[in-house]
Amino acid sequence: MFFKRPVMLAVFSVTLAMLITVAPRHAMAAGPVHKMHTANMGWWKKARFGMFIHWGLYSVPAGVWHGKRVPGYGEWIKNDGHIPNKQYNALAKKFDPVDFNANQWVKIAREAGMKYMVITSKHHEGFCMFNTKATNFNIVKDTPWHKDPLAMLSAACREQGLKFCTYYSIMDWHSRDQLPAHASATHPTYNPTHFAPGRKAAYLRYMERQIHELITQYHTHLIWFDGQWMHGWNKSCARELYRYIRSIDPTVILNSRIGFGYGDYATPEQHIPPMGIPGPWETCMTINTTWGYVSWNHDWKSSATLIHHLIHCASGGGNFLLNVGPTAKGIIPQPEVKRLLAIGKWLKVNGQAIYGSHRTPFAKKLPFGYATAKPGKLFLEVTRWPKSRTLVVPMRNAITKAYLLANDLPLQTATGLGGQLVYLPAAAPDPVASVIVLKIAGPVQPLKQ
Ligand code: FHN
Repeated sequence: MFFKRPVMLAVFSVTLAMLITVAPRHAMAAGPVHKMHTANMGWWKKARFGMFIHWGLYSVPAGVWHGKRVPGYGEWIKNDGHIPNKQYNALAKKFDPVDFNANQWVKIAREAGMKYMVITSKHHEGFCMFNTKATNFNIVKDTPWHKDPLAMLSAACREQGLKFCTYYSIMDWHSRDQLPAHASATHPTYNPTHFAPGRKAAYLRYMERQIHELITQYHTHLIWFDGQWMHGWNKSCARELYRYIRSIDPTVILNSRIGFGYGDYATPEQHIPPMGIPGPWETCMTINTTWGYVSWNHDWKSSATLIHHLIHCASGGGNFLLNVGPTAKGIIPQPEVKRLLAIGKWLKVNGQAIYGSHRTPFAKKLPFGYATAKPGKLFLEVTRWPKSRTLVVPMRNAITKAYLLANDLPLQTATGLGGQLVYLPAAAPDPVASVIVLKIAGPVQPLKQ
């Protein structure tokens, strides 16, 4: 199956172990197979919030080719703008990110309250953002800058306490081992590629060399695969790659897009499953409507929307991987920084309700917002402060203590018809989302909603 425009569907199998996600123009992203699970998921499950970074040659044209806007995702410009290899490769000579500052990027992520960072080591374009020995088509050898941003980010993450992780595209529009969907000297279409005759094994070796580098030299804690919808990527490729990675480091976390049921967690894209999904999962999302930088895309989501998305993910037991698309000079655009800092400000007050929390115990969405849980505590993230100044919490448990997380203000409670009642002050401490903490004995016993 092959989609022209971004579409997302989630389908559950009978066993609930398999999540199938249909993402932009590719076949499927299969869910995790837990029996093969050896990854160190502890930190990841607690983290809840990470930074996705799409940075590559595509940040040079920034959505414009020969003076015309190319609609769609910035990182797809080679395919969507039908740019021949030679012209695209020449972008490397113009890629000079003199303003890049690894410590600054990590500081922004840290101040946003993010606990990990996933950066494109190689997107579909095939350009490598690290000092790989497997190809010269990389940022150190092929640009006037000659520096290794992944090495600097890995070190900065270690220093500032974030987990450094890398994205890796299986589909490669530059590799000679893969052929474009429609070859043309002047108007090629790359997606989806297929293996050049007899070149599958060579490409697998190429990937293994690079992944070995990412694990042993860059200490990636997680590999975020993508592009597995290229023709010819099959179960035996996925199994071979999976086993190879586990043989080097069994603790590295892998997303499900290695394909065919391998991997540790599911990856809904640009949407949040309303009540979460079984097993570990992470929604990735753009702040505007492109992953890679596009100079003319100003379709920004508000800080309030992004905070609600983060809470929504946590309430469904999932992580939120929020994307930034830095410029070719190495700057994270100001509108993105502004929104990230607003989320960080909210998390400083309310982080207790998000980090290390568990999914909502309730089967349906609550009318006033969301819920997350920890042993002995239920957190209510109120996004719609009720005019009645009363929350009805559909559970049997008696509340031993209730208070506002922002200011410790104690709240009165009572047992009512639909469950436990919590009486609120007239004004919400935070118009975006205010957290109420309920202390309870034992696990939540939900009532029928
Ligand atoms: O095609 C890519 C896209 O450019 C971007 O990298 C996203 C991020 O999840 N993944 C792919 C589409 O599923």
